Amino acid sequence: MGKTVAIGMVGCGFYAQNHLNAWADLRPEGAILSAVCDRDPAKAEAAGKTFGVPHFTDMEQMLDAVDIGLLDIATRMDTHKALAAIAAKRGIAAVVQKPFAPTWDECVEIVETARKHGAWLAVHENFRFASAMRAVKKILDQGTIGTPNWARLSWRTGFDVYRGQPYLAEEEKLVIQDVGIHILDLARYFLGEVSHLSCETQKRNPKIRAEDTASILMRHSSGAVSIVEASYGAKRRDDPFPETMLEIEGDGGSVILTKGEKLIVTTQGLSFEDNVGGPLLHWTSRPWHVSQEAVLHTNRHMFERSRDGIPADTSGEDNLKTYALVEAAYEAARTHAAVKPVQWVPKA
Ligand code: NAD
Ligand code: 89V
Repeated sequence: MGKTVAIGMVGCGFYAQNHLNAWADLRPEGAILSAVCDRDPAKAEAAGKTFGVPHFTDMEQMLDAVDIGLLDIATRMDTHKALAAIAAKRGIAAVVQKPFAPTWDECVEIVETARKHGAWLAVHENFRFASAMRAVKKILDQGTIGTPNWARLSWRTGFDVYRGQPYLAEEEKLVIQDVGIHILDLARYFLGEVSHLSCETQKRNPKIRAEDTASILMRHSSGAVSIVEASYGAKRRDDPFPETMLEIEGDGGSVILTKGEKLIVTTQGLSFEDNVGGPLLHWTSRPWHVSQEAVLHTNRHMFERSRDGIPADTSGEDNLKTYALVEAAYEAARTHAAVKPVQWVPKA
């Protein structure tokens, strides 16, 4: 085993169970889960006992007691700025779950605090790390379909997301900030940066507070056009939750991803297909397995990049570009006009 990194987990709630299981699987590679923290004593104790590590209810006490090399912050967004600042001031590498923060300004403040202290910072944006998305990216990078110039990325479900994440029903901003953020990141990942976008939102479920459906049209700097759709209100048979359906066309062919992570590639008049999803793991289960296996790949990326002092693909600075699309989409939906995403300029 090469250089090891002691992992500290903050937030032991619903989704953090996937982080914890993934860290346990990465132990042979050198990522050593060493302590857990949750302000809820029962959750902290349960995680500590399950994974055999010390548990805390206060992150600073954990950091005082255990020499942590990478802090994995899987709390909700309202706590991200404060927790990331504590890590930065201690020079501890940190990865923060999405959404980065509730507002653009807070996201920028998190990034600038980490830069000020020379601390490694990333966002756990895992959709692009899912096996199927890595397969699509490989096809594009190999030039199989030529230059991508049009895409439709669609995440539509009627799955009861509120059962595991009841807070979603009360959010002031929902589908773009919670899942559109993932799909917008995929659009950047596949087609590059965005010059402007337009967006229309809908609130189709009377029982929730915010928008549950968004339709976004984007022009990328490359000239490509993409359509990004997200809905928690899609009542259909064969619900693909939590998969992203996509169609990407280029001047030499196309890549289509359908339910069950089935890839259909057409190139130079020939077509082939394959199943590109990851395997079920001992701790994953359908339908969340698509998201869960992405956590394993994301955690491995964060462990390796922080260990080697290399920025993550989804560094804090990179994720600002995705978050800027979230903000632009909400402004476009409010004004019913095209919006150019804001750009962060590092302070001198
Ligand atoms: P949750 O409320 O179930 O868990 C959050 C936990 O953090 C709670 O147990 C809470 O007690 C704890 N906590 C809050 N403040 C704390 C603090 N200061 N110190 C220690 N612990 C603290 O929320 P969740 O559904 O697990 O979501 C957590 C984050 O994960 C959210 O940002 C959500 O958007 C994100 N998420 C990401 C994915 C994905 O990566 N695909 C999927 C689902 C949720
Ligand atoms: O993946 C996520 O961020 C979850 C979702 C319900 C979209 O799967 O919130």
